[in-house]
Amino acid sequence: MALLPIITLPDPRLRKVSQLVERVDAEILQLLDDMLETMYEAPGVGLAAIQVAVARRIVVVDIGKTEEERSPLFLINPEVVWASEELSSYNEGCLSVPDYFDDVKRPARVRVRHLDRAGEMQEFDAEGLLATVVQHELEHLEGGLFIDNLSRLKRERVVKKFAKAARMDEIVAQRRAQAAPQSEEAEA
Ligand code: GNR
Ligand code: NI
Repeated sequence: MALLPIITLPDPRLRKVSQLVERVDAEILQLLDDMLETMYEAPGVGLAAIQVAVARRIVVVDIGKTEEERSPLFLINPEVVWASEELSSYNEGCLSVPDYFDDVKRPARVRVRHLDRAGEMQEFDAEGLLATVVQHELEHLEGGLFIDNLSRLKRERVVKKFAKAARMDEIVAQRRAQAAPQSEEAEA
């Protein structure tokens, strides 16, 4: 098991469309385990592979509130095969858009089809927080983010704030490198 680094805005890899998994092999099972550990540690209730910079259609979800209530879902190639007309609103957050929360309306209930760890096709119905999280994760697989559902004004405000923070981090990193060069090459 290993903790994987979670990528955040404005990392352009978050906009990639993830590729179908053709075979559930040992590498995929290892990735699922590492993603679950990474999600619990974050902590979060869902994680898509693209958030750890792997563009494969793989998701882990666990909406259990305590360690005793843990019941992880491992979703490979997940799809929504039915969605209710009724919508429900949820105050969403995202590990790749840290410290920003806003309300998003999505279908209140969905039926999800996916492959399990044995490579078998499964289906389940979801409502409430689970329905929201699964749809939030499927959006990641298309290169989407929950902020894409907000007004353009709100979305652009969030994107600009993260772009500016990244520029500031870059300046600080450059100053540090200048003040304390790691090697002769770094200085040159
Ligand atoms: O941890 C998470 N919480 C959350 C809350 C409301 C709606 C969606 C989510 S998913 C998020 C983790 C994450 O970023 N998954 O992609
Ligand atoms: Ni997310």
